[in-house]
Amino acid sequence: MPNPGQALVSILSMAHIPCKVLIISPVPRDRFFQDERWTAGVIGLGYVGLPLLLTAIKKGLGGIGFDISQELVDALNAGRSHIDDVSDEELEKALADGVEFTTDPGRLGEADALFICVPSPLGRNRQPDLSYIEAAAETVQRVVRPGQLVSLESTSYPGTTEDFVLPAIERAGFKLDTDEVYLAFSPERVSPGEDLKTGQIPKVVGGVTVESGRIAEIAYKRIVPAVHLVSSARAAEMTKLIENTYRAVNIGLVNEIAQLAHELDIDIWEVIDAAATKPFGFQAFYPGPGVGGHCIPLDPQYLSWRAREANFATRFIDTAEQVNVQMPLYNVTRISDLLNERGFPVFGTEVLGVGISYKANIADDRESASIEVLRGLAKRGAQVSVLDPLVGDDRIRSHGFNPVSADDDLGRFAIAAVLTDHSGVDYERIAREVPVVYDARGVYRRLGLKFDNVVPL
Ligand code: SAJ
Repeated sequence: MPNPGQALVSILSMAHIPCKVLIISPVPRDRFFQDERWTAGVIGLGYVGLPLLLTAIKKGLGGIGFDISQELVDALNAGRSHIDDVSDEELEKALADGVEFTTDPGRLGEADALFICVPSPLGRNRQPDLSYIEAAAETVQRVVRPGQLVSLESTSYPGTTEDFVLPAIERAGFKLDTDEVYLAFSPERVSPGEDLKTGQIPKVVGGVTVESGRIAEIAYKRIVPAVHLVSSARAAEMTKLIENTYRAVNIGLVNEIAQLAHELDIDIWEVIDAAATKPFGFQAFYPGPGVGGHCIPLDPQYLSWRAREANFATRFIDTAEQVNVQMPLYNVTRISDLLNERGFPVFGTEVLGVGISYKANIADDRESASIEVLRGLAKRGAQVSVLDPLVGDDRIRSHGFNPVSADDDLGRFAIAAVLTDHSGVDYERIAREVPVVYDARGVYRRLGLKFDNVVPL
């Protein structure tokens, strides 16, 4: 039950009556977030927000989850999770422990900390699309009150927290710190399929003011094992972008060198494994069908866009983008060449795609480069079927491909292309039953499976 002050403030803020009434909380905010059982409010219940909210509940805090989708909120309140990383059992437990899901933004007035976890995609011309963050900021404007911490988690370019969320708080009539309202940025670091989950990954946080940073650090320490405080929200925003840009650029580098190695008749997988024996100075990245998911292909574009605004050219980001975006076509060409060498036209030929999610061992096929490769072959007239134990048949059909199950006869395929290297696939049987296998992920080498008819990227 919110304290009377909080209830008054949410009623006033819902009625858009700016309440300058300062709730002199009996407990100083730092001590409050350190010691009290405060309530976390999460805006956006996707693969970032839901795990964060449930982690707060597991740590004994209160939790209110807000999302604009009534269907999603109803499913969550019924104990049905839509996130691979959150099981229905975990959700049931959190519901028993008091978590609430709502489409009523007013309920967020009861929360002591608001975590904004909405999407930050790219627009049609690959420019940043901040519409979700703007909508979340409007929600904050309607419910923000003294005593609250607001933290943006959605990946975006440096300056977003100050440019979009701070003005919303000021429009609600509050000043940071003096009105006991605090604002920070703390990047989400959720990696689907990764062993380490939200509650186990250190958090970076930076405040729009020094005091906001300090308060946010204290609050996050109640949820995650380690918090690294940086000097500003901009530094925290940049931290996230350098993390993902580092991956995009290194994946771009190895994708380019892989193409060169093929021209020079050198096995790039052997080379990477050899380089990885060096105990320092080299981190192995691997070539593949291209870069998928909602982060690595997108986030660097937020930085290069912001740089362009400052008349600054980000050559590494742009070059990596050019190489990575071309990788699906490069793989289509390699597969077509293999068919051609065996006298098969692409047109009308049965092709088996093995794995279409954007990376191994997850069912997530958003922005999947593997799908782009198969679309490229289908566009050239190939009959494309897909074997993917994690992505459902309906989803495979929704991409225009025929689903194949693990025990189907594979003899009709002229070629199999391993594009996403899920575990639990019988790669040996594929190599035995299909005349040629194109391995875009180096899985046969990794599994120690030697077949003459397997051709690596
Ligand atoms: N990929 C390669 N070669 C590699 C590594 C990855 O081709 O050597 C491809 C993958 O197949 C996939 C894409 O790149 O298609 C991205 O995969 P990923 O595992 O690199 O990244 P995500 O998008 O699943 O998660 C990343 C992670 N970022 C970092 O590790 C720095 C995760 O921690 C972030 O939280 C996530 O982005 C995010 O939400 O930003």
